[in-house]
Amino acid sequence: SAPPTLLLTGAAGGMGTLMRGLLPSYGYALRLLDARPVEPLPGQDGPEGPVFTAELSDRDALREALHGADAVLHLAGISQEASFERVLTANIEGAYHLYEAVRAEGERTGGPAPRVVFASSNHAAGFTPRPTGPYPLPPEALIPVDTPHRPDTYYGLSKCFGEDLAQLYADRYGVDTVSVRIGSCFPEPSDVRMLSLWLSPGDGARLFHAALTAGTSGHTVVYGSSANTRLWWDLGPARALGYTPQDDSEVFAPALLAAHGEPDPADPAQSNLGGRFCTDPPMWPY
Ligand code: 15L
Repeated sequence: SAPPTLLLTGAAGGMGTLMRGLLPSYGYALRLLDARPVEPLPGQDGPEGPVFTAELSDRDALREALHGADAVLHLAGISQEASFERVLTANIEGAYHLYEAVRAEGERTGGPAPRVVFASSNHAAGFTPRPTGPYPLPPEALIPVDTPHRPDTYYGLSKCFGEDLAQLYADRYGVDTVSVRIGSCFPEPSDVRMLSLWLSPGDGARLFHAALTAGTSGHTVVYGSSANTRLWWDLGPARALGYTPQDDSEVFAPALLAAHGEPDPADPAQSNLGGRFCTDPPMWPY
């Protein structure tokens, strides 16, 4: 049978670029959407599939990109704190346009709407106090997936909105969707906090593939990280989707701890899940 068609939004961004390199080996036929040009990956002559250069507010382009698609990995949006207006357009309105187009595609086919995996973030709950070691923490000390939303920025607030939007479209229109609260997805962790939150790119692809293919219905929220020794949160819901992480940031711990020292629990930039997002980005006063 034909490979499942997966629309990747934000294909030119950091996560999109990593996933373009990794997801084709899972058998997906990718379609790439971004407002910016999608450049070929190093060593490649061209993109991994058809490219749609469009804003999410371009309804015709989004409809075309979703035509016949089986699933969407929604990575598009601003990936850090910005002015409320920018977050509103790119993340809040952008997610609305995406889910509306997904609903409409389901209506067009008369079958199930494409499944949506939404790239949420730890910053949806960034003001949650982080548990302290020794590591590994016992299961009861881990932050559960049903912890209340505690956004640390307008950016984090947009991820709370995206999760609620996913819930609305699941309840109201039967869109099957998974929100992955991603930790820190980079080739390597670069500070001590990331030792707890690191999602290796390989595990990121494993987790997205599990979320895209799990037999779940409705809206499911999971945390997204590797099987780090210093985990702060519960990976159980992600594992229940069929995700088996392969990586652990602990190999990077000696060098990072030698360079940066142990975190100071009295410093609000270090004592919460969201780290510096809780203190550093300006709140862009009205
Ligand atoms: C995020 O949500 C950001 O998109 C990413 O750039 C990192 O800052 C990450 O969180 C993090 O918390 O490390």
